[in-house]
Amino acid sequence: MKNALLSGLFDQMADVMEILGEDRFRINSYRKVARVIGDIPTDVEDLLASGELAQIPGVGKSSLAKIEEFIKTGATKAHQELLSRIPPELPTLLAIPGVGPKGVKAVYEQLKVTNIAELKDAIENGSVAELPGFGEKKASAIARGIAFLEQLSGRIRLDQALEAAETVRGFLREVSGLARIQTAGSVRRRAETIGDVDILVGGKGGDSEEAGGRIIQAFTTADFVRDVLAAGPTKGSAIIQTQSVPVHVDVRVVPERSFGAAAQYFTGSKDHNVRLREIAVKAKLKLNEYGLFKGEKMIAGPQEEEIYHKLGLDYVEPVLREDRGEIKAAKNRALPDLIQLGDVRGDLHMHTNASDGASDVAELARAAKDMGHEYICITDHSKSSAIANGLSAKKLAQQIEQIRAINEKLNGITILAGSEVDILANGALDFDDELLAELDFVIASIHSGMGSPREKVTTRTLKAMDNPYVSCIAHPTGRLIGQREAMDIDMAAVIEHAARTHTALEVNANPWRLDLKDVHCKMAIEAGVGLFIGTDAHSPAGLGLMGFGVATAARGWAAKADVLNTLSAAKIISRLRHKRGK
Ligand code: DGT
Ligand code: CA
Ligand code: CA
Ligand code: ZN
Repeated sequence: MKNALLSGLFDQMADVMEILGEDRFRINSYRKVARVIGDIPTDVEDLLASGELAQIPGVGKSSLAKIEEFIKTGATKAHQELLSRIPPELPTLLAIPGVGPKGVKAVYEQLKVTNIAELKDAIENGSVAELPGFGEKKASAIARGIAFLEQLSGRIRLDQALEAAETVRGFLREVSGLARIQTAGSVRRRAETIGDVDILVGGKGGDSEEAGGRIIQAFTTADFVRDVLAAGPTKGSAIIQTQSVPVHVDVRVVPERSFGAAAQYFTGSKDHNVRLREIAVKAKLKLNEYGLFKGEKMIAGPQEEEIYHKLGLDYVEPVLREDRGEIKAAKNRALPDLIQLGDVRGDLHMHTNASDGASDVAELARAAKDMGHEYICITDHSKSSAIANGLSAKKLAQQIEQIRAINEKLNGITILAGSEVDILANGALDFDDELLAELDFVIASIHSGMGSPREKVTTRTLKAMDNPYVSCIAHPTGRLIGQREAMDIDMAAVIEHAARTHTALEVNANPWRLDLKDVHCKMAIEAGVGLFIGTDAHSPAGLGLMGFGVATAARGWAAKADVLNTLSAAKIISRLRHKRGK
């Protein structure tokens, strides 16, 4: 479907024309076409073929010709002609928070700035501040916008976004006095990285423009706000400061009667929404952020569930809204009964101060018990993980004894003995089988040579799974979000071999990792591979990360039965015995 491409094309033409100072009327008409096409659920190519595109309000003759040209040739002369009239990197300036086409026009015309590097220079030598309508304040806001852009390369981790969302939600709860505050967008879907945080506010007494303006005003002037990007009667955008990074947050005040429709619309994903709108159109209904309409009559709006139900669908949980088959499943009453945090009965991946953790066995056990866990497994690193202060065979043997003793003494939680054993370069394990046989649960993982070729890292992992004592492969790709690429590992082969050898795969809950990631969880489940969700905690606080792993597994369509640490400790042990051939 070329809709998104075409929408972007018209938007860019409008941007360039605005930078060049062309006719306002034509600019607006291009913007309108971009919006209309971006919102059509049906393939533009089909609409063009059937002649329906010409009927759509806002798409005039000349736009129609450009669309046709683009579909036929993959390019549009008018667009290329416009681009040829400006320096090639100039449009990248539009990505800076707070810089629009007018700003670009000013720095380009008056300062001959053509890219971000030159803009930085112009800010430093003071010439941006001297531009009419700019000033020191605006110049330094742009500098911070550039720093922000560079630092984040656009996206942040889910934990960072959730921290920002919590700050803003708490604030809005206080100042708005309104009942409904809903995080939307990719944060609500629990995506692994987040572009910006979207929050909706609404409820009784919040529908007037006055109330909206007051709430947005309060938000954009709050202590935690670093920069205001926009502030209107119903929407505010700001960069807020969290402990680790600046975060872009959009707040929208939405009408009470439309709250459910707005939650649906702004939760996205865009692709999911396009599919949903397709269904509405087929049923001769209209769906937008204000409600679901039959002619003029609103048939759903206040409650999100109603939107799905009135479209003949089961309610789709936000974590599934990625256009990965969820709409079809919702129609067929075949959505999975997703795993929830409360289903998890224990945590089988954590480190003590015997390797690189911060607490001892008893401290972790007590914290886990307070969280409601029935069991934990201690899995310190093995001897080859020198940087992680891995345990020698002798130390591990001692730790096993120590764990058995503490387990005897402590009531209300079972402590299992385990290890996170390195998979060596040749695929062998860092401890011999005799020692591994003493453990209840063995995690194997790669911590070195992650840049090796695909064949090598894949074979290493497959070979580790052949060991009867290896219960689970931890963080199978080794990625660290925003910091280290995933290994080039053949995940289909890993999953197939895991199924064959009855080896489980870990969903590492640490928000830096989320490894397996959602789509790999789905592949593993479809292949019948069991999943363990482990926090990889290095302190009692780390045990609290379980929810990130649960959300990731749920994004991979995991039901309770797909996740092994929803079972009792006894059931898990008896399953592991099966692989050990006992
Ligand atoms: P992000 O911020 O990049 O992590 O991802 P989202 O999904 O939060 O995207 P965002 O913040 O641009 O927009 C929030 C939601 O609003 C998005 O998931 C779906 C909806 N939305 C935004 N723009 C459009 C649009 O042009 N058409 C449709 N159908 N939905 C849109
Ligand atoms: Ca967003
Ligand atoms: Ca947004
Ligand atoms: Zn670990």
